[in-house]
Amino acid sequence: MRSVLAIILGGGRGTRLFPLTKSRSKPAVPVAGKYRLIDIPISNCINSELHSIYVLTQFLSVSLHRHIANTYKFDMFSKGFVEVLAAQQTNESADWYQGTADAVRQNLSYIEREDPDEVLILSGDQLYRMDFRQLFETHRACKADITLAAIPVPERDTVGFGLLSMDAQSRVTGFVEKPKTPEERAPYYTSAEWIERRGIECRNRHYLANMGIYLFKTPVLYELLTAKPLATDFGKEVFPRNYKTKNICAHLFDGYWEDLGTVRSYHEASLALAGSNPPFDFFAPEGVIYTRMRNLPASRINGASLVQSVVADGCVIGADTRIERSLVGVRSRIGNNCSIRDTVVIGADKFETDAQREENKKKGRPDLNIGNNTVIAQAILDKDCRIGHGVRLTNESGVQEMDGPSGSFHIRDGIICVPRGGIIPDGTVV
Ligand code: ADQ
Ligand code: ADP
Repeated sequence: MRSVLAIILGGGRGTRLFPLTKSRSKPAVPVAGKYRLIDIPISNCINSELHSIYVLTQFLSVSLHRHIANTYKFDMFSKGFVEVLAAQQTNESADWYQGTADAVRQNLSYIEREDPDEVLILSGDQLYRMDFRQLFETHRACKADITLAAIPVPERDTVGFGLLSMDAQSRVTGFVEKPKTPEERAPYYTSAEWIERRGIECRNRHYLANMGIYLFKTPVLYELLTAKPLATDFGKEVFPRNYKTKNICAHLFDGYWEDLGTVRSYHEASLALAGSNPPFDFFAPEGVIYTRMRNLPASRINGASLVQSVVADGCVIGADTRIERSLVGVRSRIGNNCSIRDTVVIGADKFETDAQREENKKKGRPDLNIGNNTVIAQAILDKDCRIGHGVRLTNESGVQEMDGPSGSFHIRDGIICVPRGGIIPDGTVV
C-alpha cells in the first residue's frame, strides 16, 4: 500500500460566498443543518481510509481549529492527523495564497515532512461522495503521473469548469480552463457513444469537466510547482501546460457532485437536501459524514407543519408555524404562526435563558432566532440571527443584488442573506 497525503484547498477569499464568509473561513461555513463544509471532504478521506490530511485556508480561524480538533481525534485509534495550515502561518511567505497551486507550493515543506508517495488535492467547497480508492486504481492502472477526476456535464453547465478530452486509455489529450467561447469549447465535445462505452449514461452531457480532485505522484507535484514561470493555479496553468509532456489521466465519476462556492449554489444544494429524494444522501450506509458531537437534545415541535424540510437537533418550533422546503440548523428557535419557505436557517451557538430574554427586551432587540408572525422566503439566515416579530423577508420586488442598512442584510442572486448575528427589528419588510 503506497502512502497518500490529502490536501484540502480550504478556500480563496470566499467572496462569492459572502456574507457566509464574512466572519469565518470557507471550510467553517455550516452546511446541512449540523455540519461544516470541511466535514464533507474529510469524511470522504476517512471513508477511503486516508488519515493524513492538511486543510489549507486563508484565515487562522479559531472556530475552524476548534471544530477540527474536537471532531477528528485520530491518534486514539490510528495513525493520522487533520491539521489546518493558514496562509499567514507559512514560513515561505506572509502573503495570501495567490491561487490553488500557490497554496500547495507554500506548503511543500509540510509535504516533505510527511514524505508520501502520492498527494491527493481536493476542493473544500463541494458536496459529493467519492471513494478515492477507485481514483487510486485508475491512477495505478494507467501508471499516471497525475490523475484528475472528471464528470460529464451538459453544455449549459460548462461555464466555470475546466474541460478535458481523453483517449480510450484514459489519458488526457487536451485541457482548457473555463472556456468562454463556443470555439474554445468545441474540441471538447465528447460523443454519447464514447461516454456510454465507459459505462456512463450520457443524458446529453457531452463535456468532461475537471472536478478539482487531483492525485499527483509526489515528485511530479514538486517538479511542476517549482518549474519557472511559477504556476499560480492548477486549472489555469499546471494542466494546460503539462498534459502533453506528463502522463495525466482522468478518472470518470458519475455520482452527485455539486460546487457550493456561491450563494446561489449553496442555497440550491442546501434546499435539495430537504427534498423527499435528496441527491446527496446523508443517510447512505456507505459512509458516515462526520461532524462535532454536540450532545444536543432532540427538537421540540409545538404543533408546526413541516413539509420537505430538515430540522437539526436542539430546535424549538412554535405552534401554527409552517416550514416548507427548508433546512433548519442546530439550536434554531422559531416562533408561532410563521411561514418559512425555501430558506436555510443556520441556527444558533447557544440557547438563551429567560434572564437573557428579559435583557433582550430591555435592550429592545429580538430574541434568537425568529419571532412570531414572521414570513420568510428564499433566504439564508446565518447563525445567531435575531429576526423580530411580524417581519417579512420575501424580496417580493425581486431585487438581485443589494446591501441593507449597516450590513443588516444583503441580497445576493435574489436571495436574502442575514449575516451572522444580524438583527432585523419587529415589523421590518424586505
Ligand atoms: P474553481 O471552481 O474556479 O475551478 P478555484 O477557485 O481554483 O476553483 O478553487 C478550487 C478550490 O480551491 C476551492 O475549494 C477553493 O475554495 C480553493 N481555493 C481557491 N483559491 C485558493 C487559495 N488561494 N488558497 C486556498 N484554497 C483556494 C477549479 C478548477 C476547474 C474545475 C473546478 C471544479 O480550476 O478546472 O472545473 O475547480 O469545481
Ligand atoms: P457549532 O456548535 O455550530 O459547531 P461552534 O463550534 O462555534 O459552533 O461552537 C458553538 C458555541 O460553543 C460557541 O459559542 C463556542 O464558543 C462554544 N464552544 C464550542 N466548543 C467549545 C470549546 N471546546 N470550548 C469553549 N467553547 C466552546
